[in-house]
Amino acid sequence: MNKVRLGVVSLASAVALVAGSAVATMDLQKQFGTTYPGAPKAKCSTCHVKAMPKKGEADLNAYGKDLLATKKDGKYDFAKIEKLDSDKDGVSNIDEIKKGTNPGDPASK
Ligand SMILES: [Ca+2]
Repeated sequence: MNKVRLGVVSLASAVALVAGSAVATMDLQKQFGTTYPGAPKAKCSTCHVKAMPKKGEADLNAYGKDLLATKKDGKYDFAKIEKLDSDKDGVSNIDEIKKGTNPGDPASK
């Protein structure tokens, strides 16, 4: 009985973890929108390598990694990395965000 219950709890935790990370991403997209109300909306590919990442494909691009590094007490500090050029294409993150190009993709500037 205990083993079954432990298995169910583990499964529930795993589901919560996966759902939690997807929710965090959507939450971040919302935060991006409130931080940059005049800028084009963030896409999955703003922070992730894949345009539509599925489970296990959520690798972060250079901008996503820089943004993750600002995480403190569960919050992200967008302003902290605005002046950086995460993808090293010669255009600052904030300029790319305003233009709607991808701050994490050197092919987009
Ligand atoms: Ca750039």
